[in-house]
Amino acid sequence: MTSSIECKNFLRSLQLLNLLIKIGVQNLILCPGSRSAPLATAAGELNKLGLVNIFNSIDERSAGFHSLGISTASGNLSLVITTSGTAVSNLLPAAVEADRSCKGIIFLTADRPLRLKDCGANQTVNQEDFLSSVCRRVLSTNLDGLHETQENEILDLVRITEKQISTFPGPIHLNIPIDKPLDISLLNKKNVLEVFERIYLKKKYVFQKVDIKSDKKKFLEISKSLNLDESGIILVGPYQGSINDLPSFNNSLGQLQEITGWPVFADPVSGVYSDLRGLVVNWELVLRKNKNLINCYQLLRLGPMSSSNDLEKFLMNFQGVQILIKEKNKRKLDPIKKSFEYDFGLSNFTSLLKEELSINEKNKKSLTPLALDLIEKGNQVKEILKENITYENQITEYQLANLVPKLWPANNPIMLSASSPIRDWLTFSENGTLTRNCFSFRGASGIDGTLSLALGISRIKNPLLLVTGDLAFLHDINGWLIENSIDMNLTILLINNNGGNIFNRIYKKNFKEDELKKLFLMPKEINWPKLAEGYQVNFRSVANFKKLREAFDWSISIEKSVIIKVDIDPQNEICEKNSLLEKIIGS
Ligand SMILES: Cc1ncc(C[n+]2csc(CCOP(=O)(O)OP(=O)(O)O)c2C)c(N)n1
Repeated sequence: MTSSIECKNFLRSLQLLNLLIKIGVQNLILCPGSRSAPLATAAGELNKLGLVNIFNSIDERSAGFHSLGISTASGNLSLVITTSGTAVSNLLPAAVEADRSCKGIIFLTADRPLRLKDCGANQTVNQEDFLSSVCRRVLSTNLDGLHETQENEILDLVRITEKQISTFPGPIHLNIPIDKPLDISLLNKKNVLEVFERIYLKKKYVFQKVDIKSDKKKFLEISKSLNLDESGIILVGPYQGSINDLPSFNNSLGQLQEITGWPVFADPVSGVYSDLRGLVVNWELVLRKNKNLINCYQLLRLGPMSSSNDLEKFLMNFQGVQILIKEKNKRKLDPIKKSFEYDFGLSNFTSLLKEELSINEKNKKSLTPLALDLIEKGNQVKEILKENITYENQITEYQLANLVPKLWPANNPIMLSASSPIRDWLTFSENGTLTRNCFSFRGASGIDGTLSLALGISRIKNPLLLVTGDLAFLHDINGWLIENSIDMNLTILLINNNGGNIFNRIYKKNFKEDELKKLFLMPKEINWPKLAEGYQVNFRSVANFKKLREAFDWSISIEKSVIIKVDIDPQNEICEKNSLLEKIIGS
């Protein structure tokens, strides 16, 4: 009864998805098509059994980013199912970001059987190659069709996937050739389901946890250059580990800070907890002002470098030792190539370090003189910012970066789009992101996928605030096509500076205005209220900080997707910011 192709397609689809659920998939984004019908049908049945959530999306590109948002915010694998052809190519942007930010995501794509490849068959392309440059693995079931794949082959494929994700997380592409018939009769479906539930659903499968062996020799080699009696600085870049490991990451960071007494510079998306001793507020501005006065000979860098020109210059000129510790990321992460890189994570590094220390050395140290000095300097900058940034001022982008973390409740998560928001927050947010989870694109720093990623994060962690520029938002407007997107508890702070204002900051001096607009800024005449109305998303435009506070209260109370637009005058922004920076750097 279950031996026909249609029955086998369905049974193997159920088995494959069931095993992927067992290794952690809880959410699945479905991008419908014909070839993927057996996978979709199986997903639907597993959803009815309460084993997985399903959300659909017509746009595979958005689906990829949405899934990535879910993985990032949950720390679990997520899954996208697509049909064959260009659908697969649309997954590349999200795969690139997942690769660089080391997030586990599975792309399950239906394909034609081998006999139909390379001979002009409809919607048949070399899709198995499309994601190979960024995926950790590209695997396939039997090339003649899923119905020819054996149960143990499916199990092997899932075991390889699990092993890969637990050692070096990232995107995995599973390409699934499926032969016709793609549909299944109701009777056959019922029969196959009965077999699946009776034999396979409750079956125990063993997935061996992979123990990552750290390299003690490498640790000793690297750590011998450290001198804990001398001063140093701990720099924490964007966090790339799993959100589930954040507590142990922070615990180790706290221990490291205690045994060194060193000051800490934390990126807005570092995941560092706000109560960490030694945190230097406004560290980027402190660096800018005091770059040649910071006297120390060792740096501990955690994760990739923050996107700060001042930090980059500081690191380039730094004469002492730099040790870079990475979280399950095996690739090189130091563009200035001056550090020793350690692959096995902060928790491992800290515990090996503690093994090497005497009891006395393990005691809590007072903050070093350098730490006290930098903290004081940071507080001086804070005073200047406080005098100059007030709720009565006209809204500017840098003031938003400073005040929004105080207006948006301290425990509620935030996502920052790439481009100006992440940079402004690095400079002006005064560690205001560290009281909560804060997310961004810190893998490949694209402006694509912004809305879809935020919607994915908000499925898991909300109420979420997305702070985005107008172009990054428009780039991914198809995010609204994801199932029930308008019902997400997502507040979008849309910073409308009419185009890519970041380029104004960089190129304004050397271009005429119209040239700058055509070549870089791309201003758009968008009717924002109508755009919101078209997608039936709640919308408000606000003109001052008082109204912004009210709008936040309103959006939190309605628990739905909301766009709050603020209009920025780019000319005023540049003038005001420059005069403030002069007060800080020149003071
Ligand atoms: C996918 C992608 N395309 C292009 C870029 C280059 N880029 C960086 S910033 C930017 C403009 C962003 O404009 P907006 O989102 O409005 O931010 P803001 O003006 O506030 O900087 C562009 C096109 C990019 N980073 N990613």
